[in-house]
Amino acid sequence: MEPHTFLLLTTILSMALYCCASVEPTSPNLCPGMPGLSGRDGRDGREGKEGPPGLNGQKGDKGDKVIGPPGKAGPPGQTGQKGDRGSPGANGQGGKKGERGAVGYPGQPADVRRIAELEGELRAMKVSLSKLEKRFLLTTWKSYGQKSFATRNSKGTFEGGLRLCAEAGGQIAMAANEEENNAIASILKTGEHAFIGINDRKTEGKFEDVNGKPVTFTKWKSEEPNNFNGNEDCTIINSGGIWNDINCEANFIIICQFQ
Ligand code: FUC
Ligand code: CA
Repeated sequence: MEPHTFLLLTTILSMALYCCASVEPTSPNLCPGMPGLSGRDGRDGREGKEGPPGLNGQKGDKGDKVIGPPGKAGPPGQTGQKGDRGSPGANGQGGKKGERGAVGYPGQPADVRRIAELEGELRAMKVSLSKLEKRFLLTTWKSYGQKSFATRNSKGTFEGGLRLCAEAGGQIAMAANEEENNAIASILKTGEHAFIGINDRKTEGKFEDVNGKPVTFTKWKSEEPNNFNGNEDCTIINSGGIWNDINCEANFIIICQFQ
């Protein structure tokens, strides 16, 4: 460096030092200040991108042998040979037709066919026995001609009566003539009422029995049937044998008939 250049630089430097060391620097823009306090921490950065997939796991142990669910049923087999003739029904008069013989299966030994036949008979016997058991619960009986009327003296709705009588192998009582009407009425104590199977549930004003036959015999009280409140499609009988149409949901004594 030239001696005069060196002199120039030292002069500029000493001027700068002088000016910045003063209490009020003459040229503040040229003078560096004291270092400030550290700034506050910045906000958290955004979540990074999802990393690449990990390495494949190791091969698992061999699974246990498990029996799966049954497959779909196959197509139905061929119709079996005609079964043996059913045994005849009990007793001539009033007896029912004999039951059909069990259906045979070609190629099946006779004892297998016999078991199928006996199973059919057992099923039919269970149905009969259940009806007899229900009939046994009916304690009061009155007969007229071929018809018998019976009750357990309990009340129910009309539908309940239909069910109870059917379960016992009969029908809800229906009077087809004066004598049957008297027989039904004679079961009741004074002031009691029972449903009979006469109703106009299908067509208002057209009374029929539960088998759908229009009634030919009636014993309506005067001014009945009046379909009171527009809601009386069933019929009750009192102990004097007189009828009134009534709401089918009301509860009255249930009397059944057997013939
Ligand atoms: C008469 C009967 C009705 C009902 C009512 C309370 O009107 O016809 O069925 O029993 O009384
Ligand atoms: Ca009425």
